Amino acid sequence: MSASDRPTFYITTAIAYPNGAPHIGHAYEYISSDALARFKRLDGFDVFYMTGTDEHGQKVQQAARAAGEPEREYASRNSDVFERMDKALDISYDRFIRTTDDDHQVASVALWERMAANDDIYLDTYAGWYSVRDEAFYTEEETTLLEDGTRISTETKTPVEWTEESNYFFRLSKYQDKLLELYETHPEFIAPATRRNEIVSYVKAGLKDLSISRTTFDWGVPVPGHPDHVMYVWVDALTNYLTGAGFPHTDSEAFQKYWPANLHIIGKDISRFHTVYWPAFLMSAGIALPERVFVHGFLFNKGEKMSKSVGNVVDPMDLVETYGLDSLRFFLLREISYGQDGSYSHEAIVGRINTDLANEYGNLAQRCLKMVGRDFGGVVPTPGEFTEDDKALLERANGLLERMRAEFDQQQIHVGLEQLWLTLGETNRYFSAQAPWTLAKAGTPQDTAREGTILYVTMEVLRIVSILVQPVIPGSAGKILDLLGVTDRTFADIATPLHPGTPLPEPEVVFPKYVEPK
Ligand code: ME8
Repeated sequence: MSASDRPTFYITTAIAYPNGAPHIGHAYEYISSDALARFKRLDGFDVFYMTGTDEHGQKVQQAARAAGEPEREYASRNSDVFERMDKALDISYDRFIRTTDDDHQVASVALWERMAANDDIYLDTYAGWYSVRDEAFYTEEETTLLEDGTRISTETKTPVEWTEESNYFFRLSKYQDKLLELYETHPEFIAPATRRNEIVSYVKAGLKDLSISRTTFDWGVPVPGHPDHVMYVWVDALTNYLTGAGFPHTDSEAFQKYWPANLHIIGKDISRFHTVYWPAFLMSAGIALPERVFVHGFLFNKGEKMSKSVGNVVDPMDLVETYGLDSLRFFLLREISYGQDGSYSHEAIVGRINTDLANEYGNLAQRCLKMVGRDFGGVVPTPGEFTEDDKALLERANGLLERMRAEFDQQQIHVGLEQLWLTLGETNRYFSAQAPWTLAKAGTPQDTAREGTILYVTMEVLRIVSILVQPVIPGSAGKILDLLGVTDRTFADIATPLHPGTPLPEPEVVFPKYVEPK
């Protein structure tokens, strides 16, 4: 298939505020979306996967001031840290966007102008509560006055301040019915379903028009024709998804190919922005809506919320250093049900490394390949006739692609991985029951032939599982495929079995057990 015939898939992450270093919650979002992007690429899609940073707004401005640096330099320096972390985490992004990029200014202005042309923007006075930490407006009812006199957002517990200024407003209220119709006719637009239900109730309760410009600070995209206003940071931030697809050049190849986006991956604190404001902006501007917003949960350290004051904020790079990149990637995607909150702890990570990776996967490969080296001269053995047990196992392995596809299309990454490990479990039981080492000892030609068949079947399962697990642990799955002599590694290649006689490298341990340092 030539590149132009391939189906396209445009997937994005949220763009992080570079007001500090990335934390494990950010790493989780990138690793999970990376697995989804890699899966689609291996499955033959022309994927465009974008991540980046959200450099404007009061939150970043305040952080820059506190650091005594100009906003642009401060944001850029911290964005570099995010980009470096992405590289270290093997995040296969096609673009790392920064909202200070030139093409993004152009796209933001164009979106604004389209909404204005549709008569959805007007000037009025805003008086209400604003949380800089959330970069969000709250009504009085959404806030709580604490005993010490500070007022906070009831939901997010962040401090709010009274804001009164002349702002441009977006006619969000006009879109209430259209949004409800969207959720009704496209139930897949918001996932998981619990998130969808929350949003439906929120919109049903009534939408107020949204303030979309600020005059009291200037770190943002200037409003076209009114440079005394900068756009509300969320207007410019959400537009990044369009910028990535080449907007406002709607005739461009990129836009034609990749818009509308197939999947926005975001965390649960920003679902309202993505499933209420964002589709309303796009409806107003006459632009097609993204297909789906998948909301992942929050990550907690041993069940506790990470916070600088509690002192339990973990640098993702420290976890990579301690456990290894693929162990961390595997742990996060296998242990946590994608879409729900999850917790991590040293014990849980070590459990996954030693049981799932070292025992069930690595050790099986190691035992099997050692016997191939010793008894078959280090080449893929020629299988004899398959028994019922062999056939059942091979059939199961050959059915995995379809299962995985179904799960990954619903972003059920953990369920897909569970399927692979159930098959590995079955293969370990098969290997023990067939006991090829006893045949090696007996050593008659029939015994050796049967031993070769068992090893071949085991290698076939390892080949298929390793091809399918590449999106999650690309480096180590690649090493196992090297050891199996497999060079064709796309999902389409699953249908082509191992070729007997293929020479194999010397086996080596790919997943060592985690040993506590003395
Ligand atoms: O919200 N666990 O940026 P951000 C899991 N700039 N995910 C978490 C998390 C945690 N503990 N904490 C945060 C913003 N996240 C905006 C986005 S998009 C147009 C603009 C997730 O740096 C969070 O839910 O605060 C979001 O998806 C992402 O990290 C960036 O958060």
